[in-house]
Amino acid sequence: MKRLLLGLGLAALTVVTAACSGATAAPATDGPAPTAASGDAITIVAKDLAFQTPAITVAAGEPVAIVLDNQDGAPHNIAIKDASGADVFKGEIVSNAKVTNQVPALAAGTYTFLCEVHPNMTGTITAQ
Ligand SMILES: [Cu+2]
Repeated sequence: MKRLLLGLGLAALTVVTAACSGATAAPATDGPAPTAASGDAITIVAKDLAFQTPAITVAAGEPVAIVLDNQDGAPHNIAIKDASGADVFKGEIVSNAKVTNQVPALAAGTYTFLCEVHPNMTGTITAQ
């Protein structure tokens, strides 16, 4: 388990480092987050049992399409919980496939997304 967590940490660090193009690695929450213009889909890649995009920002009050690009043979999905831990959305579980999640409008705030099969795979959604 410790080894798995270390692997996930390294994967996350790789993403952050790539995103900052050589800048000192910062906590994932401080990195630039993909932002969806109205109507555009956001893609989250799942690879090596980790979400390669740890934080996204969406427009509050508008439905948004979130594409899960699962590049693992392992099954993943995207489930969204609000700050209280209540379920907001549960996406289809897929393996080695892309699925488009039509996520209903989110009120402004911070949400967590996770894989229901691997609850240690998590990320943050900011609706603003
Ligand atoms: Cu998973």
